[in-house]
Formats: sequence, structure tokens, C-alpha cells
Amino acid sequence: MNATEKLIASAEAHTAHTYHPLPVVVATADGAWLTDVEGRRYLDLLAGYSALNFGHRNRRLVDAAKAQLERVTLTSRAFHHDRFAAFCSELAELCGMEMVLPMNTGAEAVETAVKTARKWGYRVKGVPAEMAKIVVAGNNFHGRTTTLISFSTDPEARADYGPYTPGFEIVPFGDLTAMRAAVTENTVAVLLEPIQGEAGVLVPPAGYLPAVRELTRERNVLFVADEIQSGLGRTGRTFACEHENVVPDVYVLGKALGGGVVPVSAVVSSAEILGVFRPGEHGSTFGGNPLACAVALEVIAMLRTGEYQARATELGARLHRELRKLTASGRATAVRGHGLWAGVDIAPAHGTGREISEKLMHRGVLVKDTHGPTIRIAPPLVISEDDLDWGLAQLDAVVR
Ligand code: IF1
Repeated sequence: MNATEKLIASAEAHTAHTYHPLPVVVATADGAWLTDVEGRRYLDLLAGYSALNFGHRNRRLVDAAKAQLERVTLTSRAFHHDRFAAFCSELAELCGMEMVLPMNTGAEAVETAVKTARKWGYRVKGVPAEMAKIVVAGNNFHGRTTTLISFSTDPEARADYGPYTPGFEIVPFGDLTAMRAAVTENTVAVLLEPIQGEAGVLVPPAGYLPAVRELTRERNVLFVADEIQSGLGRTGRTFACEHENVVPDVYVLGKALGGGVVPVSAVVSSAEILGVFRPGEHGSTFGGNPLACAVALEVIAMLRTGEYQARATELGARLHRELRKLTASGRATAVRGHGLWAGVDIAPAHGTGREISEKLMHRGVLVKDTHGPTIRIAPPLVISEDDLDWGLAQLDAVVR
């Protein structure tokens, strides 16, 4: 057995099989490129599911982390630390909001948003105790905790984890009539991914997000946008909601907020909404820690210039122009997405998403298949034009 096979066999013997990873063992990475334990190089078109928007080991992020490692890495929230105020004020400013509640993973931030909406519902809106409802979309993906999978429509994510958390109404994504019918006087929030990632990079019909914004404003319901995957430059704007000039009541952020260096997530909203919490009512050991704040502050500075958003727009147009050739030639049945983010449904004659992913791996390109025929393409926003063209040429070659 070579090093790859040895390491895979050992890993599989000692970990729960919650994934079916491609048989590649990464040893180092830089920018848009990975190198495996055999020294083979791969172009990364998954970018950690959009956590690596700024590329692997982004120099500014690594330097920010290194500098903070020499100062203090964790205080817990029992004390203040000297990066916290700037992190909160600058993230709030980037979002056009007033207040931040820092967490670590995306699921923790979505859970925190659920708790925020319910707390606001009882303490501000006046919903009767235990009666709060939250409307979500079918084919949603918001994380893997028992509450979040309680409103998943994906059997793989949900099966055999009951009893499930009540208080959620599921309506079809993009269907405003169904949404309008689902909102009652006890509804405290609508929770949506502005573009559904795991579902296959599903962009809602034009006008849907503005209509949800209007409905939620009309009915005194919080519009909670899960921008954990769609946000922070991926679609060509700081937030995917911007494409339809929608400002939600609450942003839920994660993944790229930590630049793929440390887990950083946050709920960002108004003082009225995040002001519902009192000391002792929520928390996290690592939430808002100095190392996370140092890296996130650099991410915020990088996003403030707009260069990454402009790059995602420009390279995204190139990406989607090339992918449309696959649908024009019948080799793909659909291409969806926005900016440097695409879901491609491979025509069944050319193989499943997994088979295409494996063929691409042998050509030095890494993507992730989702359900069935779909592969998801989300390169680091720092990818060069030449590397993007080369990667797409490999896709063109394997879908023949
Ligand atoms: C896995 C999916 C993508 C997310 C949105 C919250 C979270 C995620 C919109 C939770 C996380 C990750 C999780 C990872 C694979 C990946 C994924 F396939 F699971 F759904 F990207 F589409 N909201 N998505 O996309 O954030 O707790 O993971 O930090 O669980 O397999 P997390």
C-alpha cells in the first residue's frame, strides 16, 4: 500500500463514517492548490464549501493568526480582550447592522439565530410562551444539530435522530403563496438561505427575496438570512441578499468569516433584536476568542475594499459562460448559481456526480458531488483566470 492507501485505511478504521471522501490525502495547500501525500497537485474547486474564499493559507490571514498566537488566544467571555470591540463594531458595520453575537461554527450560529428569534418573539413581539413558530424552506441546509435537522427535508440528514424539535413550518423554496399561508400571529421568523447551497446552488425566482422581505415586515416577523455559504463575496456581493437589494433583519455568517484558518461564525442584527439577551442566557467557550477575532478582522478588512466581490463577479461570469456550453451541448441538464458558485447537473449518460468527481480527481481537479447528478463548483475567489480555465477544461474533457 502507498502512503495514500495506508492513511485512508487507518483513518477509516478509527473514525465514524459520516463522509465518503474522495481517495485523496492532502498534505499541504496554497492559494487554490492542494498537494497530496504522494506529491500530486490538485486545483481546489470546493474551497472548503466556501470557507476558503481567500484561498488556502492566505498570507494576510496566516500573518494575523501568527501575530495573535504570540499575544493571547483564548480568554472566554468571562473577561474582555483587546480584539473583541473592533471585531464586533467592524463586523456590524460591514453588515450595516448594530450588534454581533459571536459563535464558532455555522450550526452554532443558526442555532443562536433560532434562539434569538424565539426570545425576540416572546419578549418583544409578545408571542405566547412555547408558541413561537419559524418558517423554513424545503431542501434547506442549516447545519447538523438535532434542532436544525428537525426541519430538514433530507432523509439522510434527518433519519433516526428523533424526537425532533417542534416549532418549524416547512414551505417550498421560492413559493411565496405557501410562505404567506404559513405565517401566523405566532410566527417569529422566516429562516432562509438566499441561495440554497446543499440543495444544489438553487437561486430563488427573481422577486422572491424582496417579497419575503415585504411579507416579514408586514407581519412583524424576523427575516433571518443564512449567508454562511452564500455570503462574504461568494456570489459577487458581500451578501447574496444584495443581488435583490434585500436587507434581512438578521444575518447568520460563518465559514469564510474565519477564512478557513479558524472557525468563526456570528449572528449580526439590530440592537433591538440582539438586545433581547441578558447575561447568562446564551454563551460559548470559544465564541469571539482573540484568535478568531484577529483572523476575522483581517477578513472584514479584505471584504471592505470590494475587490473580492468584484473578482467573484468577473470570474463568475467566465465560469457560467463556460458551464452554459455544457447545457448547450446536452452534457449537463442544468447549471445554476451566481458569481463564483455553480451547481451543475451532469446528464446521466455521462455519469453520476460522484463518478465525475472521481474522474476530475484523476485529472488534478477537486469538486464535490451533492445529490445524484449534481456537482458543486466553488473555487477560492483568489483563483487565477488561467487556473479556472484549466479546471473547466478538465470538466469539459471528462463530460464527453
Ligand atoms: C457537512 C452541506 C454545504 C451551510 C449553511 C449552515 C451550515 C452550512 C448554508 C452549517 C454548512 C457544510 C457542512 C458540511 C458540508 C457543507 C454543506 F453539504 F452540508 F450542506 F456547504 F452545502 N448553513 N455546510 O452550508 O455550518 O456547522 O458546518 O460550520 O455538514 O457535510 P457548519
